[in-house]
Amino acid sequence: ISPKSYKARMAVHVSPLAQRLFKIMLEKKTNLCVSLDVYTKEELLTLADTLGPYVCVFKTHVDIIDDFTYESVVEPLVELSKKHNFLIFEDRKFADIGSTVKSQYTSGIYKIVRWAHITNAHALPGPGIIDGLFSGTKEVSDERGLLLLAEMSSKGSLATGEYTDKTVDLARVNKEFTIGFIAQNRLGEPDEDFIIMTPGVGLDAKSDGLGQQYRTVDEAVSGGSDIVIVGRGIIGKGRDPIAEAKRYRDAGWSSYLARLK
Ligand code: UP6
Repeated sequence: ISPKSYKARMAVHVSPLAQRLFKIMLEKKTNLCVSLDVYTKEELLTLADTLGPYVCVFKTHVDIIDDFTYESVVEPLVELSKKHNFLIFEDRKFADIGSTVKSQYTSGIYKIVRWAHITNAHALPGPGIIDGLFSGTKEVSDERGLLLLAEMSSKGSLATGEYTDKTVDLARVNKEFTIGFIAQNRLGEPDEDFIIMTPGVGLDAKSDGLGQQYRTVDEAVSGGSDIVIVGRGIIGKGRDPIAEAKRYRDAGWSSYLARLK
């Protein structure tokens, strides 16, 4: 478990984007990432504006938005990221050969590299997936970061043991770009500073009937997670998103402070 504070890590991290992320977390006192899994731009932008003050990162799945256009979704979302000082993480889960993921990252209607500060990829194809995505970042001047999926929250996930270990090895090759992992546990050696972002976090439900498994905020953070990712626990049907965002933010920050002791 990383004993160091976000502040100490901010000072020495090799990735400028990771430094910026730690800075946001410290300024806003939040290690919460809200997963905005919604079907309309109206819902996406309204939630991004109302919950913006409580998060360090918003995670998106832009390919589920029914009325997506670049101008009406991406441009206002980027404006909101400046207004509320958060990063945008497109949860694309790339999984193809380097050349194809480069095209998927830079082209089509989403042009993810242009606006998503962070994206993620499966390690399954091997090192070429990182090289392909990294070469895509050359098309923009802003800093970009990649998370590798080293473990998953879903029941029966195959990303365990040796697969997870080899994923960590792949991340070591280009640490300026590969800033960390989607994972359930702290990964890497204690002196290596990977950012661990953890989905499958919920304070009320234990599962969703489709394989998702939830752990509490404290289980995740005390186990070494740096940022908890919460979707339906905050924006699910019948919930009060602002009240829930405050609840998860407070839980995440107090577990982080407890971890430092
Ligand atoms: N996600 C997981 N588990 C993983 C990786 N990613 O749940 O191992 C993503 C899902 C979803 C979000 O794609 O967008 O995190 C979790 O949402 P939830 O909190 O509503 O379950």
